[in-house]
Amino acid sequence: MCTASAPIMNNLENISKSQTAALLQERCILVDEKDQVIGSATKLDSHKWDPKEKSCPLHRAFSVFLFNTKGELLLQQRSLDKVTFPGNYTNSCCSHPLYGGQEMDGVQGAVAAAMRRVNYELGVPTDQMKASDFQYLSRILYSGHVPGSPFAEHEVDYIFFLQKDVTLQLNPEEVMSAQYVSRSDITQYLKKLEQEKVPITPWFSLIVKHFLLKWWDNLSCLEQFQDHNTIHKL
Ligand code: DMA
Ligand code: MN
Repeated sequence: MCTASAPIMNNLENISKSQTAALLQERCILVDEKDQVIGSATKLDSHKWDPKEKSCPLHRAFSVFLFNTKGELLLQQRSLDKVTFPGNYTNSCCSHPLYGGQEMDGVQGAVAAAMRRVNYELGVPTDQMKASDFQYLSRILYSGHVPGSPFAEHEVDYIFFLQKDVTLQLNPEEVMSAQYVSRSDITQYLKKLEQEKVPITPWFSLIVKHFLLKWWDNLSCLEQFQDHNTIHKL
């Protein structure tokens, strides 16, 4: 269990009328620890913290790391309207493949979901990306919760790298700000956020700790790290 540091949180009352509330009716894919589909639940139910279980239902997600051709990584600060981890710094784009259609189809389904959300959150035009631009790397299984929050994360997260110069038009309901950070600056950048007590999402912290720098140093030869057999339980 990874616990985020700062107590920024939303509750059920202040999300009831927003577009966020409508999005929360989308259905996530519930999976077992081997990432086999076992059912579906609304996004809201998929993220409700159960204090007895100390968890929420395990579901499928994806994380995109978008690099420009200079090799800089786009980081985003999540909007304060997000139900989980509002205001946290995180990787370029994250969300959930949806239950019931093409997004259920393993890696290809997660890529379809990633393209949908990179367009929706970051405003990258759909004609600036294609499925083969997304390099699948691996899956992690993790959970995260901020003490006191009614929401949590518990996911099998498909990780994708994407290197391309794209046009950004941030969706303020999703993203407060975004900036590219270079490989040489990233360690200091994250250290500064930590010192300033700016929260970083648990999944991004775990991916930074276990994989990011090694993969970033090999942006042009990532195939060697692609692994669809292991689900890294972090
Ligand atoms: C969920 O991200 C995905 C991960 C890897 C935590 P999110 O909270 O941004 O999802 P959504 O876009 O569905 O709100
Ligand atoms: Mn989730």
